[in-house]
Amino acid sequence: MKPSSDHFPTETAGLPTAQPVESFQLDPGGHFDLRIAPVAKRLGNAMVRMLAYNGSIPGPTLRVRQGSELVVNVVNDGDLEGTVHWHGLRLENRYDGTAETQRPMPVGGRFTYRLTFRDPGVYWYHPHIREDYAQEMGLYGNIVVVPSEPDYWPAVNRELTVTLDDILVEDGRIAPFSPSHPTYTAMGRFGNVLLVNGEPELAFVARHGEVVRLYLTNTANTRIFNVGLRGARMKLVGGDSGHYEHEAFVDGVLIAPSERVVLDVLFDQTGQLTLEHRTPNRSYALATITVRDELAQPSLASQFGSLRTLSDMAAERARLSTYLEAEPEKTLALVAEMDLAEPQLPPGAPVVYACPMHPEVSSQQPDRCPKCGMKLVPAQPVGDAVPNEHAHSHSGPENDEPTGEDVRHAIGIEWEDDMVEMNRMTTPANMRWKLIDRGTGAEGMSIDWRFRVGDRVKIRLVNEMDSDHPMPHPFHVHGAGRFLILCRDGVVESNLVWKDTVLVSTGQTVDILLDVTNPGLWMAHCHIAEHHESGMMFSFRVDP
Ligand SMILES: [Cu+2]
Repeated sequence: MKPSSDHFPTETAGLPTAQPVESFQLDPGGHFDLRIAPVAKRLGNAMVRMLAYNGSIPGPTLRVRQGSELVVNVVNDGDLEGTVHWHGLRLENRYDGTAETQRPMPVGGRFTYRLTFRDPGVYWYHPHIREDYAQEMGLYGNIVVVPSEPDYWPAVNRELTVTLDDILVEDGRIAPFSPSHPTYTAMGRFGNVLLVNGEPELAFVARHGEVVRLYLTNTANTRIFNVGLRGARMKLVGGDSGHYEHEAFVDGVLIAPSERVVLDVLFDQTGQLTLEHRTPNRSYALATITVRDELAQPSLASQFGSLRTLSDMAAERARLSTYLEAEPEKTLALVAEMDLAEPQLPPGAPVVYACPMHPEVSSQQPDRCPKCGMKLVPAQPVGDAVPNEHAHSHSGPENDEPTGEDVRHAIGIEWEDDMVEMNRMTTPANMRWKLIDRGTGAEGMSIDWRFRVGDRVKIRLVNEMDSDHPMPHPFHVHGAGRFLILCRDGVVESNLVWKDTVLVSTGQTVDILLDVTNPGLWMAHCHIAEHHESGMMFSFRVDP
């Protein structure tokens, strides 16, 4: 059911207020009820209408045992037809929660999912139809799968799930969405308010010497988080699906949309600390942590100091050499096409080229923007007021085209949307994100890959610079299996972990090894919601 008006509902009167997130310990073979419905939620000074699972944002945290099953009965009382995708779970195809594997639940409809939890770690659930709207509105929640092996993870005093998100609030309202198509298609919708566990400000208390496990999940449409914490020690222990090959002390972790990171934190100093999101230009406070002068029991500080290598992942590394040497079986290009308005110029007039996303960047040559890598387009005749203080000049013909290496160094992550108005105008009609099979030339839904259960497939992901808008893409594969990152730009991955999403940086080539385990029709797509919704996806089949 599509809403008939030109906007989704925003009225908060009469809606229940969003409730605190609850955590549920679920027995094997149990049942759980999940209801999608609107809530009124306070974001700073604003009271806004959002969508929630069981009345809270994030939705309930489900704690289940590895190897167990759970039946989830979902009722959709939201704004549009929907599905629930169980992100990272290797389960039966018909419960994957896409419009390809089930009939979407209409508003007022329901669907029963049977979930299986093969792998320990942290997973999450979210919509798979108009994700750019429904997930942004608050539909996401975590699943923690408790390992069967008692020493799968290091010992901790406590565990916390933390979702990292952002939302765009303008004049006390959530910036409008179009019910008929996604907007902000170029860069994805960045928010201007960060939400940690659904809240603009989060605070928690820890004890001196306490070791706390943080299960971090990036639920943002497009923002990449770089998480750090001064005044405590952080140990990276896990990723998307389970533990790393080598536990490692870290200063910060990068988390792209839909990725998970498992961090153990030792609070070895008392006082007030800030969990931060750090960009090259500024830091954002994610949470305030007060470490009390009260000793944690049992004391795990000395155990925290040791770093383990995990034998199951070391065994995976031992099997990798043939795949590292082999040519990829499949090569997938990540490409953007943009319809760019080119102004009429007087005949013979010299032109200035400017970046459509960063108009302050201009050049006499059709170069690439050093900020985002986009091709500069003819802007206006020289002599008109083109702000050119950032213009880069070129002297010799050897400089006409920047080399891939130059561009790779010049452009990186888009930490912010510094062109909100331009980005807002982009839709699937004027901006097309594509996945192209470089072996056959097939694009998107015409890609016809077929694998068998038991296959190990080397796939090369190429984030092509020769694209109208090169930028990093978090590439996600549904539950056909899980994958290892073999290498990035030819550099062998030094620490293995099972993944379902990998960030492919601008201009980068990433080789992955997909371990195919589950039959069915499975999707793979960019997890920037607006990219996925405007064509950056395809499906592949796995035969039993
Ligand atoms: Cu993308």
